[in-house]
Amino acid sequence: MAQNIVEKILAAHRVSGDLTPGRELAIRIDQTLTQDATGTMAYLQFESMGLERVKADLALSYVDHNTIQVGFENADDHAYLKSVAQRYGVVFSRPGNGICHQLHLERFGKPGATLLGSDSHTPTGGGVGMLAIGAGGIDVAVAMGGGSFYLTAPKVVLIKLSGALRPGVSAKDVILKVLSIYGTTGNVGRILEYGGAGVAALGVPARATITNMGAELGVTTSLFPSDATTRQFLKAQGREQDWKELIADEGATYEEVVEIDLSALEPLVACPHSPGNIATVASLAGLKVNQILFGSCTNSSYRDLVTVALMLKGRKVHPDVEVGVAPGSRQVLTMLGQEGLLTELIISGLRILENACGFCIGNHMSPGTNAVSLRTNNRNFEGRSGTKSAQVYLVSPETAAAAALTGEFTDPSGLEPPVPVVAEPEQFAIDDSMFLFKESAGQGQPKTEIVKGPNIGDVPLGQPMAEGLDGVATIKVGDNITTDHIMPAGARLKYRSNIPRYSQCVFESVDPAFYDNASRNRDNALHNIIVAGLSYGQGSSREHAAMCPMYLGVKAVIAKSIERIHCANLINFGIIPFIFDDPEAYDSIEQGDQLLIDELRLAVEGDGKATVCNITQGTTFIVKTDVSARQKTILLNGGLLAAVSAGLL
Ligand code: MIC
Ligand code: SF4
Repeated sequence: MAQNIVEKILAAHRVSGDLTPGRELAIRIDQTLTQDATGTMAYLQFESMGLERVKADLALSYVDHNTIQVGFENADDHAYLKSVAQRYGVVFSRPGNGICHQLHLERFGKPGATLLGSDSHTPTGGGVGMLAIGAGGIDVAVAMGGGSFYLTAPKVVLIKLSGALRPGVSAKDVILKVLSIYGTTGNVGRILEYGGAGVAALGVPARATITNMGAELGVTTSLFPSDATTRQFLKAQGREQDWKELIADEGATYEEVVEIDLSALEPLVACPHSPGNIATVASLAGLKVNQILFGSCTNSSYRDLVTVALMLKGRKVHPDVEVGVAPGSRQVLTMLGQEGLLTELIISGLRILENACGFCIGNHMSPGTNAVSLRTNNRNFEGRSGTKSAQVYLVSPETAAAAALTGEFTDPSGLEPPVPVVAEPEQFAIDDSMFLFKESAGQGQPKTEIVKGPNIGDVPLGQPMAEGLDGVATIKVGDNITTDHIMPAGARLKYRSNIPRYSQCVFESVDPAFYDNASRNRDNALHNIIVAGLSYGQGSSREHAAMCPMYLGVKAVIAKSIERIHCANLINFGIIPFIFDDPEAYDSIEQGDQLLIDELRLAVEGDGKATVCNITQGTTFIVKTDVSARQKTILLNGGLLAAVSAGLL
């Protein structure tokens, strides 16, 4: 039977289950990826599973998020990650090497392989035709140990591209167009496969920009075919041997086909405060800008930054804007330097930032009060930049460069001379010396001492599920609550390895009393319950958004809908993801209401349906949790780690 690309990769990696959309499917993972902000917990969990060494073909540990190093915490995390990598046979990417997704695409991505990463933008690897999925740290730890990854068999959508982009219009505009069609909610369980004659006109970094920001749609992943362009990219990276052709069979079928004519696209922008809030750049022309930042795993490739450098060459940035650039990797930075373009950027007036996540995660260059910030990254959730009142707009490098020159929103497709078209290089500057390979580090050296600084604590272990739920709606939130709302990053990132300390930050920007209220309830043996609207847990894969609430005694989330990675994380930490049977029941609950489910365990063991009594309001309503037999075991035993430790999985 004719297969699409997703079906081909899933079939080749299937361990159990079937490919019928909606069913649970277990697949084999070839490669894993962690970054430091999620990595410490992933490796602590790997250690507590008692596994002797990594079994995945390739496991990478990148350090890119917490490189700001104010205080000892970040450096201690790096030392722990390095030692644990040596101990278990993981390749370690040293701080300063670059952003995990850009580096992985450059040096390790492989058409047809599976990659599981503890970061939601892992689908960047789809740019070379790999099935790359973001997940919580514990799921990645299991995959590192050779365990399967469980996912819902996807519905595959074909995004059929035709034509070619006009100068000044680029890959970011393509994914912003897709976001304008699908939005950021309601896409759980889908995979986007790109195809059509227009694919040939897009280089690999452009494809990776598009698959990277598929994360903002909430899809499981996105991917491109592997073709002659992919081969040329891998050849230029000295890895032609990793190439294989991967295209959909003639007659392959899809859940849905969406056609996009690249020639008809115009520059787009995601307006505050959602990547799904799309407008044309032309509609905002003339709006004054205060800050412009180039970089992040979405738009920091050689092609992107050379385009920017050529647009700015010989000119100065507008005196009213502050402009910064964070290249994606040491390779990109080296090549900009070798070609004299770094000098051009400096002469133009750019601040040169470290080749790391930095500003993208609010770890650097927070804008001023009410400032308008134009960025080439992928998320503009309120407050993520570090400044709650800032207005962050997401744009292409071309749009950002045009604004850097004029100080205001400017459509780059109308510029004279036109924006230059930058070809992919024949040969990238290859230097892997900032990777500590397992050969050099010693594959699974049991004697390697694991270094743990004082900020690195234990992984909390959940308790088996109680017979009944007897608790309080400790917080009631609206639609589109992101994991940045639940567990802030930025200046708080340094507490990622210290759960008691980080737990004090849960929901701090939404309800500063949450920590005190939840702790008091927990200490009085009352269960904490989170009540939420649509698309709860959008955004990051950080399992801390489940682990810290678990630590505070949260036992259930009752929402109108929950996003994929966060839902899996809740289950992994023994928090029941309940969905309202009738979404209108949401309106009948007030924060602080006492909620009761008598036979909770029985409900979870059975069909997942339960009646909630709202004692305070004197009402009842139905909730349901749609979980597999494996997930039931996890929930009933207080989480994945507890279930694994008890020998149940
Ligand atoms: C993000 O972009 O939000 C992050 C920071 O990379 C997260 C991971 C994390 O919170 O550590 C992600 O995308 O998963
Ligand atoms: Fe880093 Fe930003 Fe990419 Fe997350 S989205 S991995 S913070 S660059």
